[in-house]
Amino acid sequence: MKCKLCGQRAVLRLRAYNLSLCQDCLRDFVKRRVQKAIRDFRLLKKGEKVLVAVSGGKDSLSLWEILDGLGYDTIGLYIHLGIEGYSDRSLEKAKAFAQKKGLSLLVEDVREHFSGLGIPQLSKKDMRPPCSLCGMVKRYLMNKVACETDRTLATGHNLDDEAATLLGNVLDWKEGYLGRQAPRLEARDGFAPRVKPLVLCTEREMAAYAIASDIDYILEECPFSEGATSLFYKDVLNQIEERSPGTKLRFYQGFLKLQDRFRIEEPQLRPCSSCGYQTTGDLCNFCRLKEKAKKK
Ligand code: Q46
Ligand code: ZN
Repeated sequence: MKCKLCGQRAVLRLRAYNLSLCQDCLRDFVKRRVQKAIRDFRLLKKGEKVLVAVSGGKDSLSLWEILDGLGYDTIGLYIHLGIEGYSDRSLEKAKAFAQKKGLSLLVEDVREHFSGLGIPQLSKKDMRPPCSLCGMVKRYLMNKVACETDRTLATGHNLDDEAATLLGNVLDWKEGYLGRQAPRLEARDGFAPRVKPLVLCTEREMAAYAIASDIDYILEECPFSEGATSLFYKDVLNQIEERSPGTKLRFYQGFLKLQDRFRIEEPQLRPCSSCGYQTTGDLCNFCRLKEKAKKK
């Protein structure tokens, strides 16, 4: 199989685009898809200061490399979740990447905020599934650091992630979530702007990009991801994609065109009485969890 663009040995066939690409052309292809997303969805202005949330995985590290290469002023943020073994190993990948590229990496350790408890212990204490706590804690800390550093937060959500989330939101007709599922969320009081520059790139393209770019990322999945509904939805979408290449992209892009129909009134927010970040009640979920963690 030869690269359709330059004739070298192809490493990846992209049926959705009827294209086979070699390593170099694949890297260019992914970079152009990121630039297209930035342009089409007005994600970032030239030279914008960005905080890239990195997990040590292929998507976030590749995103960081691409944004840095495109000339954005970037720093990375790694959130240590206190998951035995896995968190340390993924932090090492993020650190090694930053060092190799000469980029700065900030590290937030969940245990420092919750009396020494990591996500697994907090989940037991709060009797909630680890992923629902983890999502809330990560969103809070990412936003906090983005506000403190006055940067736009960029996350490595790819097309597969967004299409799976969309499928879940549609199956349950979660109007509020559908209204907010955008590639860019603007800043508002207490919230930093958030962007997802990889929304036009599939998981498979990102894995191939990371390998072609010699990015050493963590292959291991978080132990709590096993059996996640999002993985099931991804699998279903991949089966549809197999029969009808390009469906994932059409599903997501078609949704973005109709998205205005789902805009709903944002809930009334007020500052958390403890940390000052916006919340619906008196105390935000993060501070409430902090109080719980303090109790023996
Ligand atoms: S939510 Fe759940 Fe992930 Fe957090 S606990 Fe692991 S699987 S890392 S994206
Ligand atoms: Zn708070």
